Amino acid sequence: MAFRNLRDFLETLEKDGELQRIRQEVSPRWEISEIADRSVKGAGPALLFENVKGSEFPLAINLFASSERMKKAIGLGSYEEWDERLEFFLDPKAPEGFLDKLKALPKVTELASVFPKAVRSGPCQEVVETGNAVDLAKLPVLTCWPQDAGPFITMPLVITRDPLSGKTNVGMYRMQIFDRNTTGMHWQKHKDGAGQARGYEREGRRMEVAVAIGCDPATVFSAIAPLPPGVSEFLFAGFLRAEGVPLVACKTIGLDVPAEAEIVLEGYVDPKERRREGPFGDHTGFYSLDDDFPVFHVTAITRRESPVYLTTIVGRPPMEDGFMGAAVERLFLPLLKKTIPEIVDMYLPVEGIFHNLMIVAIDKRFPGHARKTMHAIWGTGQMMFTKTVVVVDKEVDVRAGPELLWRVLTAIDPERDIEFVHGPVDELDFSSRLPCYGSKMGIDATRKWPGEGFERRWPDEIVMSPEVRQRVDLLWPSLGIRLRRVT
Ligand SMILES: Cc1cc2nc3c(=O)[nH]c(=O)nc-3n(C[C@H](O)[C@H](O)[C@H](O)COP(=O)(O)O)c2cc1C
Ligand SMILES: [Mn+2]
Repeated sequence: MAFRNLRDFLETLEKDGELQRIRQEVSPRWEISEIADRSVKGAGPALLFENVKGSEFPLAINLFASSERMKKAIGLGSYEEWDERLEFFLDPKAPEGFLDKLKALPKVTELASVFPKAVRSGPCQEVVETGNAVDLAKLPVLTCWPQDAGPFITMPLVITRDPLSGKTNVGMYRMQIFDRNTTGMHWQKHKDGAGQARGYEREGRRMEVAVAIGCDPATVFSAIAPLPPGVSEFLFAGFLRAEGVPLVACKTIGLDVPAEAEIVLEGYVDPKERRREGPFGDHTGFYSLDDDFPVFHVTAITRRESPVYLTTIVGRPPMEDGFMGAAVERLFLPLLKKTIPEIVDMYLPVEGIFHNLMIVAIDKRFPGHARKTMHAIWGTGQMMFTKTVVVVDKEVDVRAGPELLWRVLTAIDPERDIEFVHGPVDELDFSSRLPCYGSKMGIDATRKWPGEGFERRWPDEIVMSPEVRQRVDLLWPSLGIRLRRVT
């Protein structure tokens, strides 16, 4: 069963012993950040701050900050369940007999029910504030780190509509609070929200924007999913939930928002307006420096009677967003395999902050295959940002850490095996020669073939014979050797 809304999820987490209520008064300026940081790094629970200084609303954080909670959030017991569900749609087989047809039926019915559902009213509009009643200072928005330019809304679902196609996009883009009714809008130039904004700029029109804060967890998650432009995040959320997201029309603008949201901001972005945004302690573990970004004018706030403010902090990894990224990586793997079929497995270590390092294992079939894989990755959606792609043979465990390092380093002749390319890089990369433009590196750590000019012999890896291992297994207890580490 899908979670209906944020409070439904909080209730489940509490029942499962995965939520800690904090009753002491703490400040949204740095203090909550420090508590949440220690908690996520110590594999702690989700946190619900009931007494945030200066606000009457409680604040929830770290809800997605463990792989178990993350799976729960998207309604999965295991990722194998997901693979099976996807397989039905990615590789549909015509049902052969009556029984097969009967078995396929629920899946087809389920698919019909995952589209967003228009509803006439929703709890996100229990209270409607417009004009002078709009005051963002009432929300318990965090100032996360010492050099941050101010408070930032960090987990918003930014909802916009493309001026030409009319398609709705949902993206998570942070928003710096400037004053009671304006914020920054940090959609980076490669993101769908920014793409739609360019459409409005060309037409010289105001862009309506709605921001939902605190929705059911699958819908929150869908805002970070790297879907191709034009593919609906709400539909993706519905598919995850196996139940369409109920949407209600905004009160003052022509957009629809999740009816069960805690808080909704309605307003607009003016095509030419820009304002300094940042610095902001970012998920790179460094501050993103100040820069000019669009401005969001909030013309109405609609909310529940007593809303829960959902947020997160980013910073030096591991952080909550790392767990969300890992889920993205795993959910999209079966889809990725359809377009880059040689990929057997892939891993983005959290220290690589998504765009700095991807390790892929491939089923190598022809000379130059590893390089083909790199270019396919650099040519696919947000993976274009991947600064370092390491390609290994399919037998290699991409998550093996030190063992992987050993295998990669023994397998490469650097001058021969490193591919440098130029192209778009992540806007948060502060080391590239230019903002958003720089170089990327692929390391071909597969075993080289004669067809790739490698004529030398490749030695076997050292492995003791099973017979000897068995004999020693029997002998071992009598030897009395005490090991401090079991391997
Ligand atoms: C906590 C968190 C904060 C994020 N903040 C931003 C941001 O400020 N700007 C941005 O462009 N992307 C940000 N992202 C990444 C986008 O949400 C992600 O790239 C998403 O796929 C964008 O949606 P889109 O493809 O519809 O543009 C953030 C992700 C997370 C998990
Ligand atoms: Mn999108």
